[in-house]
Amino acid sequence: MHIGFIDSGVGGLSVYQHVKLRVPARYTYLMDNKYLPYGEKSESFIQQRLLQLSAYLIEQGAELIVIACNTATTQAVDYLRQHFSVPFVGVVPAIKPAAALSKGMSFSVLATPATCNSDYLQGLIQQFAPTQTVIKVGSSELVRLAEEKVWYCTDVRQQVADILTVSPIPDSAGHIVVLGCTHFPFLSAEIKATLSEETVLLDTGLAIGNRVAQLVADWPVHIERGSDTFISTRELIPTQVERLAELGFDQHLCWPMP
Ligand code: DGN
Repeated sequence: MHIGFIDSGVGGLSVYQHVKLRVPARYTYLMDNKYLPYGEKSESFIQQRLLQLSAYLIEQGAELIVIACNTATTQAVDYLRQHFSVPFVGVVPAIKPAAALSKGMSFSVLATPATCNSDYLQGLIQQFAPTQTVIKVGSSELVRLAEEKVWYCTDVRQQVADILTVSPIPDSAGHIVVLGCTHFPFLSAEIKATLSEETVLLDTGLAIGNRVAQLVADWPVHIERGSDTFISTRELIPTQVERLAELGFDQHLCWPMP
């Protein structure tokens, strides 16, 4: 079995790690770093780009694709499902569990500006938390800091604190913060250090791992573990290539798309 992942950066690795623990398969992670960050692109751009990336992964043999990016999922997953027959698993902010856990109180969503402004997110809030106050905080800068931390192990505590100190996220004990961007689980410790220690951070990695495992459980195919490939759409620098082995990849290719 061959499972493809797409994100504009390293954020999707927070989901890949969960899926890989649950499902033995061959993985290809396609990182569209040429267009990082997606959080500031238009819906039509993201749809066309994801169409191109998905077609490429399918050509490479991917039988299931995880859109490991909330921004791309909220803008393009329905569109992709209309164009291809392979199953797509999208990642969207955990509004339903947040609504249930917060028991009618307010909660926050930390995501990219595009996800915060999307109709998709608004629809989820209307469906699952229609009477609750939902505080939306959009930040592309946090995406950049997560990239810094994952690639270069940079200490980003101070920068994360500077961003969140001016945000409207309440720092009351037990407040729920939905991590609505796959980059942000990599900043969990820094985010927690800035807000109250009792803040509850909710991300979707575990749920996506379970979802993929459930989907493939019924597949009448022999499941075999294979080597994992990391493809970038722009050249990586040598330090990044070295880091790939630690992140779980056996090989790296650069696929310079237009
Ligand atoms: N990781 C992406 C997400 O979950 O929205 C954001 C990446 C980006 O390009 N902004």
